[in-house]
Amino acid sequence: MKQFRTLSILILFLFAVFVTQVFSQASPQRVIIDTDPGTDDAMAILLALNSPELKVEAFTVVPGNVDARQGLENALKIVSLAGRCDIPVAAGAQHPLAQKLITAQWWHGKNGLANVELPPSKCKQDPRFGPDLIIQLVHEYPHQVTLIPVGPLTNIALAVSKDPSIATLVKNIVIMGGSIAGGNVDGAAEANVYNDPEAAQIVFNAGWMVTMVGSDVGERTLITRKDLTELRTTHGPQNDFIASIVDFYVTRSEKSGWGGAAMYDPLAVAIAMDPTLGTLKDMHVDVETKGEFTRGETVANRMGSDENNVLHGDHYEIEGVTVLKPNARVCLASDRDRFMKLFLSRVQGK
Ligand SMILES: [Ca+2]
Repeated sequence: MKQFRTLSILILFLFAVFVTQVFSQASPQRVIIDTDPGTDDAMAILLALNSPELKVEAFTVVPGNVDARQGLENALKIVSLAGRCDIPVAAGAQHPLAQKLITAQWWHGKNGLANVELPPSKCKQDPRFGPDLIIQLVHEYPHQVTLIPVGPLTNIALAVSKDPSIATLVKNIVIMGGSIAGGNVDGAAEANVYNDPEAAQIVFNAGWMVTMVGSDVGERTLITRKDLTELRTTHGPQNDFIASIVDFYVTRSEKSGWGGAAMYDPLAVAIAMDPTLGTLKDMHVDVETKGEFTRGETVANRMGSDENNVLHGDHYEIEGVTVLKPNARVCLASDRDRFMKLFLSRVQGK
């Protein structure tokens, strides 16, 4: 009997050691990056591919900064540069849901990649349609996949409209898009949401909690000439490519009066990896699709409620408030220095 007890304790002890081991070696987070590359997209992609915390299951391409054909070519070249042809790169939508495409070569260079000519891609396009690939992977790995859309939300809207169940089957969705403090296209709208407001409205109201890393925070997370100098102390194909695009992007931003270039897309990838790099607050966000001056604005309710106005004769009276369910974790601020240290450390010498 005593022997049996000793044996049981030993087995329990070994089991406890095994469980501790399994949980201490946390497996990397599965992510799908939906992208419109794009200079800051290129940085985001290479940050993800050089971060052991992430396992990129697929890249899906959406038109935005450049058209769908150019975006696919750019994505394939960037993934090839990183030597990762094992990861599927799929084309998606060819245009926004309900408006004409607006491209941004003015910010990103004629080819979308700061006019840097990368070597031809060794990777081949995955034949699947991007939104279908997203649906497939989310079902293959239920509650494990984090979506990171860093372009207009067209592909994500198509995926979640076709299969609404993915809203409960993803682990997380972290978008670069929107703003709660003015736009970067005009006074109200951020470019990714402005480029497909109908898609963004679908995505914000699909039933998941969208982590929103907006342009207002990206613009307080600048990569500067000092960071570029640091990046130029090391070399490698990815390192040198990033240095070239940062040079172009910082120069372009300086001409518009900025002290550096906004790290929009890489910050979204970093916050997906480590949410403590951002300050997040739950809010209800809707997308304005009609306003004369505000089409594409992300309208964030910071109070968590709307007033109830009830008609009394010739006027309305406020009769309490309706509490709104949050649908977004809105990023209010970033830890810029810790983020930049992380970004540089991951790509330097690569
Ligand atoms: Ca982008």
